[in-house]
Amino acid sequence: MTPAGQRSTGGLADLPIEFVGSFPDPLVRLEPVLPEVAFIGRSNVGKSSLLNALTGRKGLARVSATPGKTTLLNAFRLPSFYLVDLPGYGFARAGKAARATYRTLVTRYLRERQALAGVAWLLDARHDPSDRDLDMQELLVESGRPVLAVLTKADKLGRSAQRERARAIAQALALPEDQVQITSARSGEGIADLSASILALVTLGQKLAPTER
Ligand SMILES: Nc1nc2c(ncn2[C@@H]2O[C@H](COP(=O)(O)OP(=O)(O)O)[C@@H](O)[C@H]2O)c(=O)[nH]1
Ligand SMILES: [Mg+2]
Repeated sequence: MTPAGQRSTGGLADLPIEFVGSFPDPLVRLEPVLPEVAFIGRSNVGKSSLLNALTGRKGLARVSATPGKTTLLNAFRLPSFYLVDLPGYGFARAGKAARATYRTLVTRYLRERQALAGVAWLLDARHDPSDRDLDMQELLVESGRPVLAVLTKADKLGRSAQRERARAIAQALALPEDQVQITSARSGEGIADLSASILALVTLGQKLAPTER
């Protein structure tokens, strides 16, 4: 099997993509205005690796670069939407002030961002949601946005353990099981399905708010 980052998924990997920029302002105006799908998760959950696997670009998002130290959102343009990489949370050494800044950034983005079509929320398939994950759940629920829970690093689990973990995490987060997707950036498992789900979110975003643009 070729590495996940080089394989065509028949989805996002076949589309052109370009880095738009890094922004401290959650309400930064992106031109043109297009639906956005945001990626969020605890630092080290595998977000950069997953973005690289999804887009088939190995160096798109840097893997393990200065984890948790940035409070910038990174935007990537695809033809009909943006992928927005939100900074990771739960970085162990982040102080109280940094956590407050982070919370403000994410809260404003989730609440106020008109073009936001949905959020891919990454959780490690092996673990129960942490207190920080549950804080994020609160923000996500309050935002009322469509959420896909994406379980990462599934290659570390066998088949039946994967299903068991997906059920347990869905239950812990009170999410229907079809909103929980099992993925591995390493093996490529679940990447094509996730790609399809993201494109579906974008289509939904276009239908729901055509006049806002
Ligand atoms: N086994 C395995 N390890 C992964 C996977 N995705 C990421 N990792 C590892 O997890 C660590 C954090 O990954 P990274 O993508 O930088 O996470 P981020 O901080 O959320 O952006 C790195 O050591 C990766 O190699 C995966 O699908 N399987
Ligand atoms: Mg990262």
